[in-house]
Amino acid sequence: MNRRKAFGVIAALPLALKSSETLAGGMAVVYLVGDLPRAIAGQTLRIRFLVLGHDMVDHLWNGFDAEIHLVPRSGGDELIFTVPGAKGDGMSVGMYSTEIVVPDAGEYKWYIRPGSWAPTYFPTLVVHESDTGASPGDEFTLVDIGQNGFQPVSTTVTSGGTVIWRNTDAFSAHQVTWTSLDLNDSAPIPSGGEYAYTFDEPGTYDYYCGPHPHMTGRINVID
Ligand SMILES: [Cu+2]
Repeated sequence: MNRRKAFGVIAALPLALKSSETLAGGMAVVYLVGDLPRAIAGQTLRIRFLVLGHDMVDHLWNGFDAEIHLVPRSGGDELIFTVPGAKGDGMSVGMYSTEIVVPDAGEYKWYIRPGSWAPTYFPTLVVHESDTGASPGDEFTLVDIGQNGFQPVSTTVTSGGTVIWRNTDAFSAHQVTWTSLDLNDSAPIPSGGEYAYTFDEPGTYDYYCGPHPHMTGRINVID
């Protein structure tokens, strides 16, 4: 009994040290800004995130380096990317933007650690082998989002087909917002990001960009 107790104390010691270290500075929570783009092995993945202290935007939190950690679920080495902080730039309150390249496809448990504060974890990052992220044989149609709007403006797919919107506009996020109440709107799609939607019901679906409503498009779904 005594021996067991002593062992428990020793085992708990490293954990106790670690938690006091990570909790030392108070609390910061990291939020992703926009949908995470489709991640493709060997290609640039843009990640934007907002660090809030006690759920408030506070410029005093500027200037800390953040770290993105990717832990392969299949084992193997953890990937760590350092994101330089804003270094006192008052215009970029708590906002970080970075581009990383993940060399290998797979599933990653991942988190962002803001400075020396404890990390915020995110849902599994799936890194795809190919451009489309689709399995071989899957049908998909690409719509480009650029400075000239959605191209092509009108797209036809067969039911069950998937449309992928890719934002190639380096200057702005865009959005796929449906005129119909039945479809799920995208979150803002950051530069370099993608958004996919699979259409099961034949029909005509009109959409526009929320922040830039002059940008419009249509998806025709046929049997
Ligand atoms: Cu737009």
